Amino acid sequence: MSPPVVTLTIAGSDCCAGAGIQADLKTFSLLGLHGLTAISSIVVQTPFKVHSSQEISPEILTAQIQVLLETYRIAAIKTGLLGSPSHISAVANALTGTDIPLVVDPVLSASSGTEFASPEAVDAYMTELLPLALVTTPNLPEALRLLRQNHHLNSEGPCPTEITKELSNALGISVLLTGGHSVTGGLLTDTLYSRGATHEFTHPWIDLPSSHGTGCTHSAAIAGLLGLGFELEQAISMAQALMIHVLKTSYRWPLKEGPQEIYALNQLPPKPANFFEGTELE
Ligand code: PXL
Repeated sequence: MSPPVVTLTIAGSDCCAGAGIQADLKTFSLLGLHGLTAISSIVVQTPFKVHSSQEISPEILTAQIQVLLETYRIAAIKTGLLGSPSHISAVANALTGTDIPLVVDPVLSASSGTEFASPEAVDAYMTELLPLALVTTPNLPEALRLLRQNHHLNSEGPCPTEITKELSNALGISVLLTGGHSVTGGLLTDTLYSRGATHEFTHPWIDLPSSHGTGCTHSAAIAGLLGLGFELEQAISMAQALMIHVLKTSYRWPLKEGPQEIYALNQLPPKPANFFEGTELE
């Protein structure tokens, strides 16, 4: 067996393991990749609510990235939650000069509503980290915050093509605007602006009570597929197929107490390997 391709996620830890570093690692595993991690912060949360969080120092964040870059041949990198300008600068500094494909998921808030990023963090994204990326994957509120404007709101709502093009031109990188916030006729469209052209990726909207972890899983899948050598558009199409699988087969438990249910994306391998075949344990 040839050793797996190596990918790196730079992101926060989500203790309920649907989003963040945990989602990224599970997604890398689904794609048969060896995932490395540089942790930016520890988030105490459930899919319903962020309770608290603590940032790792920028020095330790940088040290994790540097030691991994010095040691491994990394095929692709993604970033997730980087809540402060000093984190964003630390990551930008550590990655400057590497030519590894970089996917930046500009995590500005949690799906449960908690804001993660200040206006200064938005500035640091725009001026320092995003220009280094191959592609960024904002949702609509994130793209509007990055552009610091909402004049794209016309009678039919925000215009994805204009927003994507404007952000792409401002940064000089490809932009994939994810469509979870604009669904029409049961269809969701992700809009890519890359090298002067718009591409749309449409699939049926799969309605779930919680979208916790979808952004992380999606951007990790794109990074992983770039690491495997696919071109950007192909990687995006394939990541969409992976998303449909994890959404359609998501599972739920009754909450430990109370009538609510708790949902999780299915980031498990399609079939668990039977390690015990032929052993006494079977
Ligand atoms: O889904 C955004 C996100 C990213 N990273 C971490 C998170 C969340 C949302 O909850 O906790 C660590």
